[in-house]
Amino acid sequence: MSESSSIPTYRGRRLLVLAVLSLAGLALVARAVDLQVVRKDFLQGQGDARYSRVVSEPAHRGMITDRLGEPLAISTPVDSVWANPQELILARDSWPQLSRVLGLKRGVLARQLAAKRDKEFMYLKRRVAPGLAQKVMALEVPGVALLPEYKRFYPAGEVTAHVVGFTNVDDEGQEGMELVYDARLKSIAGAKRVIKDRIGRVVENVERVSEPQPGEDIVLSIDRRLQYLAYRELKAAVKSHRADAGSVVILDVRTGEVLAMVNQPAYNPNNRSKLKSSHLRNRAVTDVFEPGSTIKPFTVAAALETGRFNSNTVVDVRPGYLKVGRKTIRDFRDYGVIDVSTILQKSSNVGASKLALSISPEHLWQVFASVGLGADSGSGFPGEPSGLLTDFGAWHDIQRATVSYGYGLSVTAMQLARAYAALASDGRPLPVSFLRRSEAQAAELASLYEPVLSENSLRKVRRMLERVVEEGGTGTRAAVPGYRIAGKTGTVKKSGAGGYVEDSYLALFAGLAPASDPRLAMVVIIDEPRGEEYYGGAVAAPVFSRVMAGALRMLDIPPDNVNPDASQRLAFLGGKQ
Ligand code: 59J
Repeated sequence: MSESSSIPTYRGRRLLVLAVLSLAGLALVARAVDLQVVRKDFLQGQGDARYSRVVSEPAHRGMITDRLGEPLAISTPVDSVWANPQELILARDSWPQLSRVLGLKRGVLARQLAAKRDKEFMYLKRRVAPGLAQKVMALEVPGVALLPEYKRFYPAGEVTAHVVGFTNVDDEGQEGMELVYDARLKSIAGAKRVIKDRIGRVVENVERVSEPQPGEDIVLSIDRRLQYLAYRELKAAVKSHRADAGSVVILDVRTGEVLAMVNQPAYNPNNRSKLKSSHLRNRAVTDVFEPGSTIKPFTVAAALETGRFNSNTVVDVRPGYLKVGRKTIRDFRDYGVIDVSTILQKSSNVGASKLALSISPEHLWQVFASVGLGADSGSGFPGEPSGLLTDFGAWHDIQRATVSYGYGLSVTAMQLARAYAALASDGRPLPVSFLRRSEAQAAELASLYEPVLSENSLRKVRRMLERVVEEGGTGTRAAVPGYRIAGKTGTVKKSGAGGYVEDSYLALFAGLAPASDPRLAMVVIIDEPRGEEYYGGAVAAPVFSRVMAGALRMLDIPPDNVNPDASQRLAFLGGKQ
């Protein structure tokens, strides 16, 4: 009984199981229909909302520092706002808000989007302020995202503009050291696989595809303190003399390193929106000029080397002019019968010419060439001209004479500074360097040069150049209290298309300090001073004095003129009145 009655119970159970299974099957079918048919669009959207992508991971460009490690160019991380045009084009409702926040004109945005509608990437705004980046992301506009990048910043601004140069928006060097050492400074972006959400935000890092490689740091020879000082004094002088332009170069005579190089006019590399191309010019390296009287020490050195002249050899420069062929060489006034030392001290064109005419053209040329005149300074700057020193074979008497006092040849400020440095460093013109250089490296370089000038002649020339800065010399205003200065003034008529131009001058001063054992060579050029004063001794020498005084102090170079009655100090006080 119990058995027979149990049969239907089993059947019922079987039915129940069947029913449950069928229901489950039905539910699955329904679910499938729901997912694949009813909610298809929604789900597909969700699937697309998280996607994996390989994105580039920027690395920073190398830093440029001065010789003491002070930053002159650094890359700081910033965000750029970009969009996938294909997505943003569909989110038309968000355009007004987006363009308002980004500060873009609506029409411009629409036009840019239309132009890029086939692309998957476009910048909306590069290198934005952090606040703005957050505001944009808060809008949650589909297809708009941030891209980490780096922005170049120049802490010393216009003070180092011509040395350091700048990069373009793609971080490529355009000018100066940024251009010269671009390959070393350049970084290599890495790549990583990430998961991004619907609006392009990275929600997960998956894997590194390649490592980002930052660029190499570059240490310059520049001393930022000297650079600032030279900049300030040059700018003030160009302004007060209402000059067109100017340059200052300071070299370490032992190593050939450029410790400072400044030009006026300059520009702010951090804001180049109103940049004029004339301000871009690195005049100290790219502009050539006739060096005029600043070349006379090399003429005197050539004369001494013949053994036929000494500092006190007398030369008759009367009556203040000298006829050479059909031309007349003139002095500022008639200096009478003077010695070689006084030729430099008073800057006699006639005296220099007489020395030159009594030595062989080949020898004069050789001495000029041996100190690097008419040759590339080795600065490595793009666009450095080699200057001009024509071959002595083509020199007639008039060329022999005019070359001796600085006309008919042309140099850059950098080349002139290098030639003066050679007057101090055994007559060897080390190629100049904008990179820090050790004394050992410099010594190795020096061994490649055969000095043409003897130490004996060089010492005599330096001693004569001290007299230029002493009472009775043309350069008294270059004096630096506490130090002996060796230097030379120059006032050069500028030449134009039709010959030499009246009332258009370069005021120059080139010199060495401390004269007893020179460490620094410096050249100051003021281009077309328009005030009452225009002589090198009046316009350029005071700049030399102020910059050299500061440089010697900053570099802890001990004074070599401690006697308060020393002639240069008296000259300095006299020159100020
Ligand atoms: C000078 C020249 C031009 C080129 C002359 C400057 C010549 C010359 C043809 C007249 C001003 C001026 C090849 S002068 O530098 O002698 O620095 O303190 O430009 O002589 O022959 O009204 N410098 N300068 N000469 N040309 N050609 C002196 C001198 C120099 C001084 C002053 C006054 C010239 C002492 C220059 C200075 O040493």
